[in-house]
Amino acid sequence: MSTLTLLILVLPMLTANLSQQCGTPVQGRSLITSFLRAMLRSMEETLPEPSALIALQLASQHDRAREEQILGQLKENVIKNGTEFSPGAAAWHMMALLSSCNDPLNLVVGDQRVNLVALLTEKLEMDIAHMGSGRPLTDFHQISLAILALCKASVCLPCETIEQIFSSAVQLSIREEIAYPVDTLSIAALGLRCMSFENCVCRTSMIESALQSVIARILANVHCDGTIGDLNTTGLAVQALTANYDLLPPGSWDCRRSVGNLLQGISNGSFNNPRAASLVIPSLENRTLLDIDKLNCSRDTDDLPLIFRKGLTVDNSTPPTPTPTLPSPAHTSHTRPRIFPTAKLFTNSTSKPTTFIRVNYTVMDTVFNTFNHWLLLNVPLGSSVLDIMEEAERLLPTQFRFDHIQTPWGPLITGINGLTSDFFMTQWHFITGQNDPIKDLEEYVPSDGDKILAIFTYRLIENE
Ligand code: B12
Repeated sequence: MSTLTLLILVLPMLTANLSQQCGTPVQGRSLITSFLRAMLRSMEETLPEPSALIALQLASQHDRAREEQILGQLKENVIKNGTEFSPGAAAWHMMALLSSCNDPLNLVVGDQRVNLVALLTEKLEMDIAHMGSGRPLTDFHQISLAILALCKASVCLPCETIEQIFSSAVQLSIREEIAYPVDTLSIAALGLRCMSFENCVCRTSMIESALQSVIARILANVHCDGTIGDLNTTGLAVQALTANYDLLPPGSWDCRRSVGNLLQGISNGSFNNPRAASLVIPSLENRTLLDIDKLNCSRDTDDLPLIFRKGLTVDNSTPPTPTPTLPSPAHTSHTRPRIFPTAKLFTNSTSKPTTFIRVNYTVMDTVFNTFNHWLLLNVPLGSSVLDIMEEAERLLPTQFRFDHIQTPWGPLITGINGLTSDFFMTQWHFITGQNDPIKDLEEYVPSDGDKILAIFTYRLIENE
């Protein structure tokens, strides 16, 4: 073969590869190093997140001792609580094991043994069996996570089952006029990619068109600044689009712009919990969840350890966020691991007098129409929605008492005024007076005269 022919054949392959090279530019490396360290530190006192271990394994720098420790904690959790896991939680744990070069078929801790593949398959089967009623038992986010995890363990579900799942998802979205959120589409795109081009070979026309349609929906959410959906959904979406790069219409997406946006988000102190961070890190490392079974763990270099001095953990690098640490009221019952210190604007007693603002807090039931209560509250400037809810509960517990469960994203409100959501058909949904969804009850800080509404509604998938 002549050199020219060789070049003609090889050049498109080289440029195709180059165009897929995204990840973080060299100048951004120190930011990621600090971010990885901050994430490790934030997990010191809580049960670690499986997705966080995956992110650490996919990263190019490692603290092998900590990763090993986290793996041990996750394995124990599977042994103790695995049967109670949701399909999504079982899937994240399975992917964490795969990313750590462990076999999910045979998870052993001491004299106890679990087959996580069998456990997840059983949970997924229950979910699928329920689809006959029009809806799965959980939701398409969790089902997509389960498909991806099983596929990465090379457990290939029958192609007809995958077709059935995606046609049910389409029918549900048409029937209930819902649009799936970008996070769910991204996991679906990774799952379908794996099922058709990676560990399994379901390349039927229906599965190919399902993948194309999921990609088109993600692309429809790309904004000019590179955000895909919103900042919280961009990390996963970058993974989904990078993994399917060959299927994107030319020029339809600028990966570098999206990655730049994620780096900016880190500098601004976004992605403030290990789960949020873990969805972003692989994109910055030019990796995706599809790489979890391609790692060679024993070859990882130990180049990320936190530095220990006299029992204290200190970081030898500049923290990635300029956020100042100000005194904050402790939410002892609602705290979650945080990567960055939270900036709260509360003034303490020795400084200036506290400025108060007036906020209207409304709770209403739009499902059974049983109540619509509101309260005007004077709260210190800088109070979060959660602070306001606590104050309302203190003043008028008969109407504003609320319950929550702790989740990787923080406290999820399960009930207000005795009305509990089942999470599948109904939910407590939070919006501002301008009808904007509130993304984070601990972070969102209303201004004077603002209105906060907690609405009991049928589940709004597009607002998740
Ligand atoms: C499904 C889903 C929901 C479902 C959860 C119920 C269920 N049965 O699964 C419902 C519809 C109830 C829901 C509600 C809300 N959600 Co939602 N949800 C998701 C989604 C798409 C998948 C979660 C999941 O199943 N993960 C897999 C399982 C295995 O992991 P998990 O950690 O066990 O999942 C639990 C938590 O994610 C938790 N959860 C879900 N949403 C939220 C939101 C908040 C603020 C908290 C603390 C917890 C939480 O519920 C899950 C099941 O227990 C995620 C996207 C993502 N990337 O995770 C968004 C996501 C977590 N939700 C989000 C938001 C904003 C909300 C709402 C605040 C919207 C609103 N304005 O009202 C409300 C919560 C209000 C409240 N009651 O406190 C944001 C959180 C952003 C942040 N805080 O930084 C996310 C990341 C979407 C996004 N990209 O913006 N959600």
